[in-house]
This record gives sequence, structure tokens and C-alpha cells, in this order.
Amino acid sequence: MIAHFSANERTQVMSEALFEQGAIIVEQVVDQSLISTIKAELQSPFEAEGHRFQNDFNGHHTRRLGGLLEHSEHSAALLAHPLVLTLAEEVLGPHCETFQVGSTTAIEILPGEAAQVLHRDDECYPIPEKQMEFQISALWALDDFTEQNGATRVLPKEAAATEPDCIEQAVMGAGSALVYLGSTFHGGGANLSPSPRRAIVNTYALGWLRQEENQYLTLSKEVVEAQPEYIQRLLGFQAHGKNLGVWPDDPDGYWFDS
Ligand SMILES: O=C(O)CCC(=O)C(=O)O
Ligand SMILES: [Fe+2]
Repeated sequence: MIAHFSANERTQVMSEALFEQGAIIVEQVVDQSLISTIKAELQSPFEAEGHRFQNDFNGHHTRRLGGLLEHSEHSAALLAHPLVLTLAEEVLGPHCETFQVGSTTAIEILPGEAAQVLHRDDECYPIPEKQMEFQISALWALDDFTEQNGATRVLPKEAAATEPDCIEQAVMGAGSALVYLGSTFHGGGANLSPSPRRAIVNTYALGWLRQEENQYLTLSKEVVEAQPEYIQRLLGFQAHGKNLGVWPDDPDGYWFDS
């Protein structure tokens, strides 16, 4: 069973459940006003560019956007939400000096979309038997997620071993988050409702991996410069430790002059 928590539950209790089942739902983490603002920011980019990412995996009745800070200034509050960063630190922190953003994606599953194939987000790293989690994802509901409108389908780890058909759906209110490990099987649900199902999924990866979405080419310098230093670092604008991703100009390994 995917455990549901209220946002004020102790993060240690949440991370235990996350390790055990591979996914948790945290209810009502952010205000509806933030969610409405983000939806308003994403509306015209969805209309202008959302179709560009349509393919067999993403779906042909789904609109997507990448490089979210380019489209939605307020999505930074989700990307750097302290609860998510704490859970990411628990999962990834023991295996790297600093973890980093892997990708930032908005997903609008339109009416008529079929269920997405179940997959693991860490499949982009082609090592079959990973000795640690490479990634963690935080999928934020921008609309209420229901069984009818395409709430994400998840295969809890326990069920994956014993009853592979035992898929659960992440039914949750807007402003809630489904947090899952990179190794957890999941996929978008079919949208059988008359309305779109919008979400943001941000992934975080070990700091020594290549980022799934190339932040250096995706984000403009202006957008990166507008972020506080800890978000610039989180986005990957720093070296990992002393000897990876370094460059000669800055011995401190930070992209900006400090
Ligand atoms: O939209 C969703 O619910 C999940 C999408 C997803 O898992 C993916 O595209 O990797
Ligand atoms: Fe996924």
C-alpha cells in the first residue's frame, strides 16, 4: 500500500515508508494559491509548445513542457520545496556529496489519453542492477488526481515482488505530492474524464551522474541568475566535490562569483 501522510508528519517516518514501498503521498503540501499561479503561468506555454513532446512513451494526447523555470517562475517553490529536498537528501545524500536536479517537467494528460507503460524513471541510467537509488521524483498534482482523470499508477515494491498486477493509483488533491524512488515502477493513468490532468514532476539525481535534462542548455543565463544561490547549485551550476564537473576559472567549483 502507498502510505499517505499529512505534510506535518516527521520526514523520517515518511522516508522509512518511501524506502519500504518505493512511493509515498504527502497530502496538501502547498497552498492552492501557489498551484493556481503555476497553472496560470503554464497555460500558454502548454498551448504553444506542449505538443512537441508527444511520442509513444509520453502519449499522443498529452502535452508536456521541460525546463520549467523558463515557463513558470513560481515552480521554483516546488523544485526547492524543503520537504522534497529533505527526502532527496535521505535517499541520495549517503551516495554523493551533493545531489542535483535531474529534470523538470510539466505534464498535462488530456481527455482520451491511454495509460502510460509502467516504467522506472532511472532507466535513463543504463545499469540494470543498481546498488543504490540513483534518483528520486516528486510529482505534484496541479489538479485533483482521480482514478478517472489519470492519477499516476504505481506498483508498490512489496506488490512488485509478489503480485505484479497490484497497481495502485495516486489519488490525491491538488497541491499534494507523490514522491517515489527512481527504481519504482509507475506510469501516468488513462484520462477517462472530460478535463485535463495537470502535474509537475521534478526529478533529483546523484550529483555525479549526468542530468537527464541538460540544465546548461535548457535554462537561459537570466533565469539561472534570478535564482538564489542554493537553487543555482541544485540546478547543477557547481562542481561535484573537488574533481568532477570542474572548470579552470573557479577553484571553488561554483558557477557564479561568490
Ligand atoms: O504523468 C504521470 O502521472 C507520470 C508520468 C511519468 O511517469 C513519466 O513520464 O515518466
Ligand atoms: Fe515516470
